[in-house]
Amino acid sequence: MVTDSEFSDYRSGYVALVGRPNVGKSTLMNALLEQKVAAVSPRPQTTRVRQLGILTLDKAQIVLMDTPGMHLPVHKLGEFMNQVAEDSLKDADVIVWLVDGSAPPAEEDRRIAARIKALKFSPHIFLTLNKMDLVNAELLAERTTAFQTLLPRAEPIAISAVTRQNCDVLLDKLLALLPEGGPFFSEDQITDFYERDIAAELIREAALLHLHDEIPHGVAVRVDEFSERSDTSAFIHATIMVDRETHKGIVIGKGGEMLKRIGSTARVEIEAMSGRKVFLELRVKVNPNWRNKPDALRWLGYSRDRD
Ligand SMILES: Nc1nc2c(ncn2[C@@H]2O[C@H](COP(=O)(O)OP(=O)(O)O)[C@@H](O)[C@H]2O)c(=O)[nH]1
Ligand SMILES: [Mg+2]
Repeated sequence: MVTDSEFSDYRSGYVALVGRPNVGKSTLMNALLEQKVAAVSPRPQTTRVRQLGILTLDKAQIVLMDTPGMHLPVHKLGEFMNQVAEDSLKDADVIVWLVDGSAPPAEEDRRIAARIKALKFSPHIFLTLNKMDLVNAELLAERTTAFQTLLPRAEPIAISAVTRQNCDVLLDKLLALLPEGGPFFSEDQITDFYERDIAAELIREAALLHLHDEIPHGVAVRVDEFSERSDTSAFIHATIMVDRETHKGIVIGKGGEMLKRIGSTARVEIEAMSGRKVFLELRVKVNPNWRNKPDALRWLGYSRDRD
């Protein structure tokens, strides 16, 4: 039974990871969890829905909210993604505003700073300059000043989500700011995504990795069947959706070569995530302009009532 005294010196809370696309939000979440739960790719707008990463320590539970990058939307999907990020800001006990410290502030950074400023509540905000591994100290100091002018009350910290430099320092600071209270989730839960959701994200991540420029944003993945064959193996049947007939041919490739490559990269990642042998079957389906179709968005789980 849970008693008050059991959690008397326990801290727990929600931390929103927000920022423009591609600054490293999902990489940071995976780094803090020391486990890969979120899709990461060199392409912007990889993350489409909010995903929780739950880190349970001895005397604290920190619930990270990985969000889609805020950007200028051109589709209903984009509008949904921005809304998801906004909602997360409102739920946060602490905000980690992530920026790319290896580049000067962009228009999207300015807009996000303005959104954070406009919040009715004002939680602690970290101006987190990521990718410090790519710049020298002098340039980093310059960048810090440039970003600070956008949101002066944010506390600056430089990190690298890839090399994990300073990630522990950030984590300690986050822990110190969490409100007192018991855990929200059981200690063995690390994300609110089911294995099949993560599998779909890993397949999409593999597709983004192998496909060339214009196609990735029009790609979505749905797992149609995820059946456990035994404790040590699973069968996955998934559909890759594209929004143009010509893209279908590209995703399949000559003699099915591209689809095979996507499948084998995804399979390795899913096996590492789930700890079992995976049989993966992929098919490709065309649904023109799906990013503007509410039905298709719901079918894919891009809907605010998905919880
Ligand atoms: N050099 C470097 N690259 C990073 C760092 N963090 C993330 N990246 C890369 O930036 C790209 C975007 O990362 P991702 O986590 O998907 O960004 P998100 O869109 O903000 O979630 C990926 O190619 C990452 O490997 C970092 O600290 N240093
Ligand atoms: Mg992401």
